[in-house]
Amino acid sequence: MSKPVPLSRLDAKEFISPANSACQGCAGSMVARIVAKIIGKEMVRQEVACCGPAFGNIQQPVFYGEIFEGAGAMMTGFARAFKRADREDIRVVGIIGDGGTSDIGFQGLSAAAERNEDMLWICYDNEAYMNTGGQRSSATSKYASTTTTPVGELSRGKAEKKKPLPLIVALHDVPYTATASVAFPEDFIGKLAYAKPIRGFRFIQVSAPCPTGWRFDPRYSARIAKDMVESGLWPLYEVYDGTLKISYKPKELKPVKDVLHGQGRFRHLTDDEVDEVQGYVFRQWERLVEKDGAPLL
Ligand SMILES: Cc1ncc(C[n+]2csc(CCOP(=O)(O)OP(=O)(O)O)c2C)c(N)n1
Ligand code: SF4
Repeated sequence: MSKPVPLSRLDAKEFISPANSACQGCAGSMVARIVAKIIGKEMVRQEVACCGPAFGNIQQPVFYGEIFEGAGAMMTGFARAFKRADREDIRVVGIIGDGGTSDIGFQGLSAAAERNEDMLWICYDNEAYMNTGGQRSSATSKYASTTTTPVGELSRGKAEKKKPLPLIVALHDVPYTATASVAFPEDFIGKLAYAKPIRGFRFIQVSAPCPTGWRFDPRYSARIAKDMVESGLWPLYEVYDGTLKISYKPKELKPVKDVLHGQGRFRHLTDDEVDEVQGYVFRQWERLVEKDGAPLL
């Protein structure tokens, strides 16, 4: 089980320079910075076509996969090649959007997980295909207005619920799966530090609000990420040795209404729709609490 790491314990070394070409307030770029810092010098980073390549000038080897669906296969190749070259000190790490993870890259992810390949797959989850203009993905939450689920006479936004990807990955019986948030860096860093030495397939899905696609003022990225955790919209948990453990239990779940209405993509929601989301969040949270400390299967 991971333990939060106090920020005061970190040194000043960074592997991504502060200037980058991501939008202001991009939480995805915070994810890349934290991952690079914690995994450190012996990290080889895999990217695919997504906002990731905009996340900074990197001082670690980076491979930009031309094939969007190919991250799982490419990382498999790298991990096996490093093993054969006796360089198992190198960590193969993917920093990949939710489209490249949950949809287009899913087959390769599932196959690599099933084979328990030696890689750390970080999904920064901005809940849409942001690099190409904000189309819905299977990670987009219900009712979100996106460019392919616009709100209008015939649509209330995305009609389907968010795919529960971390649980799906955990059910592959891999050594480690977790959720994290940029608003809880100590927890996120603790999970990275725990996952780093493990051999085999590790997966962390990080909530990464996107001011551009979610339509909010960039200064509120961390606040929105925090409120998503506090409301139960983004629960923090991990699955290790087949056991599920909630990482943070808010004393009381914050109502989802304010969290949703703080984002342009949900501003159209009626009271009934907010109530529906609230009910769903409560039910999901209760299920998670029931499973807390117990085997997933
Ligand atoms: C097979 C394939 N389909 C579609 C594209 C076009 N494409 C490039 S980037 C992108 C969006 C990526 O979305 P995501 O993985 O969620 O990352 P984000 O852009 O949000 O960072 C898409 C659809 C592509 N390059 N390859
Ligand atoms: S579109 Fe969103 S995810 Fe992409 S760089 Fe801008 S803020 Fe970050």
